[in-house]
Amino acid sequence: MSDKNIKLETSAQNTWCPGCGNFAILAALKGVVAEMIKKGTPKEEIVLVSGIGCSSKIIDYINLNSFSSLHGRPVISAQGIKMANPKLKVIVFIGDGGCYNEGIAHLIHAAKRNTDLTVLVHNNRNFALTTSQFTATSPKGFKGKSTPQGSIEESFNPLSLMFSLRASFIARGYSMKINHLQDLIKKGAKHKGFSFIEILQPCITFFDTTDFYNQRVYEMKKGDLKSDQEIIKKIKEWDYEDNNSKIPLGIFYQRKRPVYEEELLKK
Ligand SMILES: Cc1ncc(C[n+]2csc(CCOP(=O)(O)OP(=O)(O)O)c2C)c(N)n1
Ligand code: SF4
Repeated sequence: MSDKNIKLETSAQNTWCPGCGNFAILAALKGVVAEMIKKGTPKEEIVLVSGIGCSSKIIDYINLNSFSSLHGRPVISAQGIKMANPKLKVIVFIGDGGCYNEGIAHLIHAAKRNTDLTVLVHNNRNFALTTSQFTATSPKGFKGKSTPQGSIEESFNPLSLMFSLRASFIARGYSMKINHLQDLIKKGAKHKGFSFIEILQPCITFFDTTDFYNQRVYEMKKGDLKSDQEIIKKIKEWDYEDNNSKIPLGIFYQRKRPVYEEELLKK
């Protein structure tokens, strides 16, 4: 099948702000999906799951089977879908608020279980759809609607959390590096087991981090990280409150582990 025959557009009106990082994530996703379909994955076996948020609108803009869950609940909803029909390729889209605030318990357990999901976190470091409140990854001092004088909480490093749970694929991309991001999504979707891809996604309207990231991000060399110590050091190179360090992008960790649904079916 040629790319021309793969119709992924929908008629939904796009309501993202012009310049939003979500456009690049959508473009990267379309590239990955078109290639998957071209290489033989039946279109109807790809399922997208989202929640509520600017990020979650992505499922309206791509013509695939999808499920829209409650805010913070896409990871657990996706697990249910995957357990009911393990042959489906299930991809989750979630904002940092939904993922690291409301839904963090689901993220932890899905990573620990190694459910075969690909989770894309659109991390714009604020609750954007509700016009900007601080989230668990907003920097300390973040001024939003709920913290007009600046947030007093420090943010945390989600990749450290994922590594402590031995999430079987851990990566970080950046929406302004679209080819690199597309490659990460492709590899994450191919990975059998839980793949976690954090995407640095500037929110042009409420928290424009574009210059901040442009000055700091760099792509890691492939296969650079061997030992746990090297991986931890690289994950902690940028610890979210640190404005002085560089920000590595790429795959930090990948390994094979028994997949939850398969183990369950053996019982
Ligand atoms: C349990 C629950 N809490 C709060 C809300 C209100 N709410 C809807 S969207 C949203 C913000 C979404 O932020 P995020 O998940 O970071 O995604 P973004 O819009 O930034 O992509 C909030 C707080 C809700 N719908 N449900
Ligand atoms: S509010 Fe921010 S995240 Fe939402 S569409 Fe606008 S720029 Fe994008």
